[in-house]
Amino acid sequence: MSEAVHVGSGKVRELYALDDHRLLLVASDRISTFDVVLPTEIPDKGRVLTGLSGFWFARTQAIVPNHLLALRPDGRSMECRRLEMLPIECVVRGYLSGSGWKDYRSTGGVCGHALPEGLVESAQLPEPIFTPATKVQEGHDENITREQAAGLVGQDLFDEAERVSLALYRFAAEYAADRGIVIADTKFELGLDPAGRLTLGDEALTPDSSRFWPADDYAPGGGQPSYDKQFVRDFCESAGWDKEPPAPELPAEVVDGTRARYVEAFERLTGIEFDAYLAEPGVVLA
Ligand code: Q0Z
Repeated sequence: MSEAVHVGSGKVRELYALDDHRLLLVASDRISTFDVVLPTEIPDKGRVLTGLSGFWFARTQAIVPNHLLALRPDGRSMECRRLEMLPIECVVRGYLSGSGWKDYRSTGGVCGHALPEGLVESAQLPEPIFTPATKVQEGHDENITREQAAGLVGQDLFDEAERVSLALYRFAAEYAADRGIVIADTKFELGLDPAGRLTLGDEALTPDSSRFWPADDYAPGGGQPSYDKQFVRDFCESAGWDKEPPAPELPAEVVDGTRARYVEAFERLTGIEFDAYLAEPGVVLA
């Protein structure tokens, strides 16, 4: 990786340029909660997320092409085609949670979608909705209206991004539901390849880019436990942390339990043993 030039950092990921046309996306084992990166890592978290992205990229190629070129043997690094990213986050919501729930409570709709009255927190929506957001450097993405989003990318690209995002979400949500995981919502990053084709980039349909809930515990009418981060949140709450940095160190049992949840999500969704992925990351692409 000596030729790779570091070009960007996310809270838990790093981005390198390999050449003019290729990037390397590296998922670390860092974990964030309440918007703060914790001082303790979750071993293999980055490999789980990279493996899941690769799995979904391989299975959704017929819906939309994606930027994946190769998974590296380390299991956490993905070589990808450099895209010209759209200046919007393509969010799809199948359930009412987070900022969608907040918007619904204050306006009765979300991002210009009228919704039925009387929906409760975490309710499944009658249909999944596309709720684009603007990219904010540090901080929370802001929901925007369909008109604002269309103004940023043009009507034709907006329509195509909405169509593709809804199709990806429907495919993955149905797939995951059969395996005990509710994908409540998810965020896609779309871009244009050098030929101008709309292409799926970044990570996709991972627990960091989506809300995963355990289907067995689903109970609308309040917040739902996180499939992956609930032990971490519970520990941080019980430790009396005020959610201002620095966050507390995690005890070993919270690290182990959280790692087990990530591995469980990987194995349930892919049907592949995580050890087989560690031995040969390409197994998720077959
Ligand atoms: C992804 C990000 C990360 C920091 C840019 N295929 C692509 N082409 C062009 N740009 C990107 C991609 Cl994936 C791109 N990000 C998000 C990822 C660290 C920021 F690992 N930024």
